[in-house]
Amino acid sequence: MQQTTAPIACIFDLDGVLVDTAVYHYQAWKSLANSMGFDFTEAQNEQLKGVNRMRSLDMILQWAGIEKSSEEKEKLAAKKNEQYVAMIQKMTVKEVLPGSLELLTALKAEGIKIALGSASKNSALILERTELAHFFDAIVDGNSVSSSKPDPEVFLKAAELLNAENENCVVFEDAVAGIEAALAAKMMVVGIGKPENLAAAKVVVKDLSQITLREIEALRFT
Ligand code: B16
Ligand code: MG
Repeated sequence: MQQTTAPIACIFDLDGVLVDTAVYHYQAWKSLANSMGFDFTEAQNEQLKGVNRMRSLDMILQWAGIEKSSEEKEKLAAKKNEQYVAMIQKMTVKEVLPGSLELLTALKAEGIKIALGSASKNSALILERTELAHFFDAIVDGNSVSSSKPDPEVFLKAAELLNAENENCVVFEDAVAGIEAALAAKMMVVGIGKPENLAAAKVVVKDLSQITLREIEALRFT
C-alpha cells in the first residue's frame, strides 16, 4: 500500500521575516532609551526580537539597571508604541521583504495552508498597510496569546487553527526566541537572518528569496 504524507503547513513570523519592521522596533526602543539617558547594543537588540512589548521593556530597563513601577512601565511602553505606530502607519507594500510575495503566492497556488505567528499587537495594521492580509488562513498574534516567545503557544495555536499536526508545520523566524518557540512546539524551522545569530536553526537563509517551495517541502526528510 502506498504511504501518503500529510501536506505541510507554513507559519510565518511577521517582523523581520515578511516585512522590514524590525528596524522600526529598534529605532523606537532606542529613542525611548536615549530619552532616559542610556542606550543598548545591537547584540542586545537581537535578544529583543520576537519578544513581546512589556517583556522587551523589562529587558531594556534591566540592562540599564533601572527599576520602574508597573504604572510607569505602562506609560513607557505606550510611548514606544506611539512612536512605532507612527512609523508603521506610513508603510507600503514596498517594505515587504525580498521573496515574501513570491513564496506566499507559490504556497497559495499549491493549496498549502498559511498562518501568521507573531508576537506583535500591531500585526493587523502592518498586514493591511503592506497588503498581505489576504494570504493568511489563520492569524495568531500578540492579541491572542498569553505567553510570549520562546513559549510555543503562538505556534501551537496557529497549527490548531490550520488543523495541522505540529510535525508538519514549518515556521519561518528571524528571532532567537522564535526559533526556540518553534523547536519547543516540535516544528520544522527556517531561520531568517545570519547563521551566527540563529545557531539553533538547522537551515538559515538571508531572506525568503533564498529558499524554494521544493526545499521547504524537503525539510521533513532531512
Ligand atoms: P508590538 P514578531 C515581535 O514581532 C517583534 O519582533 C518584537 O520586536 C516586538 O517587541 C513584538 O513583536 C511586539 O510587538 O509592540 O507591535 O506588539 O517578530 O513576533 O512578528
Ligand atoms: Mg520577528
